[in-house]
Amino acid sequence: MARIFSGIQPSGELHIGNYLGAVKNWVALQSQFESFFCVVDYHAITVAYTPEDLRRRTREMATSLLAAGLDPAQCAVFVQSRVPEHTELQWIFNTITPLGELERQVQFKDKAARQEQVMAGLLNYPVLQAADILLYLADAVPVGEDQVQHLELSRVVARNWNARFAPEGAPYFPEPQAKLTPTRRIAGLDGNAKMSKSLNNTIGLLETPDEIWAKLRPAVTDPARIKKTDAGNPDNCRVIFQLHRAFSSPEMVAEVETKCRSAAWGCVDCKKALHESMNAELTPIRTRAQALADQPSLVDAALEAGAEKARAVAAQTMRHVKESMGLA
Ligand code: AQP
Repeated sequence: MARIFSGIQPSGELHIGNYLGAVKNWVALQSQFESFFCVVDYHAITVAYTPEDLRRRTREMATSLLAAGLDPAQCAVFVQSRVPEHTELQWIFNTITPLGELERQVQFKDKAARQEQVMAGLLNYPVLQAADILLYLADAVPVGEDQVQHLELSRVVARNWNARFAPEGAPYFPEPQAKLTPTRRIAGLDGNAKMSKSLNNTIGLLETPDEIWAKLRPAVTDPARIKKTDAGNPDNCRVIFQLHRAFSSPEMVAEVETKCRSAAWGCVDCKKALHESMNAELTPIRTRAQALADQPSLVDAALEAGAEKARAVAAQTMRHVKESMGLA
């Protein structure tokens, strides 16, 4: 069975961009692949944080992933720092990764621009990501579009290591491919940047219907549609129509499209219909999250079982890597 790996930072709550771009796909793929899904807490310490917050968010992220539908009987769900081989392999990969490859990563440039002092960990973040993926010899990585450049780097790292340390014609590390969803990039509520925890433009997966409505109501729509009687163009409605496509039935999407173009519906009508579709999908997830919060031992057991499964594969990979490199 082919393997997949993917990770998510516990840098804030799980939002619908993470869910639609990645996590929903993880849930769909877990029965088709040998799957490893990781809460990447080492990645989350590359920017300012407090230890209490990190501990709480790591746990909340794991709870949200299980509530979203990851099933510990089908996949490994675990916390990165519980499997020490991630950072061990990262050091090794640091020694074969050209600095220039890291300096040109768009996410590094964006995040570095928002910080006063940039730490080396932020620059080396994609090397740890390469280690996360390659440790499990994963063939594919279900991610959102923003991660495609980082995945390219993982392929460079795999190629560099194979060229140095694997016999010719028998590469050890596969070159992992991105697995994108149709909703590969969800826009933030302002319609400009991508929806992102650090930009504060998100809708949390576990927010209540009232909280979600309070965010949908002022969200940007087709800017050319000023009066309710103006015909709208759904293609220019970067937030609401995109979310309809992700959450509503094909019939509802068609209805929204027709009624927007004919001005039979105003933007508030479209938003109300979207709110209903979102509630239908998100209410069961919220209910499961509450049940898991009431029974923390279920989350502990899932994470421990996931880490054990991950450690077994990680130890095997590290043994091979160290033997091949003269380190064992
Ligand atoms: N807006 C998005 N649309 C589609 N997919 C997205 N992802 C994130 N934002 C969107 C995907 O979610 C997975 C986990 O992301 P992450 O938390 O590890 O890192 P990120 O991409 O940096 O997410 P954020 O919200 O933007 O976090 P911060 O602000 O902390 O950097 C990934 O597969 C990602 O593609």
